Amino acid sequence: MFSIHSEKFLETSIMDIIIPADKVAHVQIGNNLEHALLVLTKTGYTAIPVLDPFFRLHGLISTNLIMDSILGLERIEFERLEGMKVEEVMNKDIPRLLKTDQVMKALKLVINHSFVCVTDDDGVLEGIFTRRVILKHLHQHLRKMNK
Ligand code: 2BA
Repeated sequence: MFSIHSEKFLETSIMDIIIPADKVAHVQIGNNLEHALLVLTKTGYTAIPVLDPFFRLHGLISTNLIMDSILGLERIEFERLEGMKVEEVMNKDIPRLLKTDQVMKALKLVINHSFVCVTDDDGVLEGIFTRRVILKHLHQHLRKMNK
């Protein structure tokens, strides 16, 4: 085990290490599943946020949820993709962070979630907090401490 002697790491503002909303791939409420699958496939991400026209967060859509929703008894019914909307299958029960939350809270959430959306008080997406950014930040911090 190691201990982090400096308070600096825990004092980091989550806003300093999130991926900002304008760099986050997303789909909009009203988009069909065909479009969502296209965005997921093109970006390479397994899950992305679902937003409304005001950039408010409504849920997450993933390749897995989409495939599961078109799974027939004997085959995957791809022809249903066009007629189904993301809001019919997205996961609404998701963890969220507020931009004022502590990095410890964010760290705990990414144990079980590969990323967590950060919103303002009105639910507008500010960015996402990913496992990669927190590990990168921790790595930089430990390297500095060992110099
Ligand atoms: P996943 O898509 O399952 O990706 C798992 C990890 O694989 C990512 O971890 C990253 O290290 C790598 N990865 C996947 N696709 C990548 C790509 N197109 N470019 C670079 N690296 C890629 P994290 O970076 O910690 O991301 C965790 C999760 O956050 C991702 O899970 C994805 O669901 C979401 N995510 C990350 N960046 C995103 C972005 N710009 N827009 C939308 N969602 C994003």
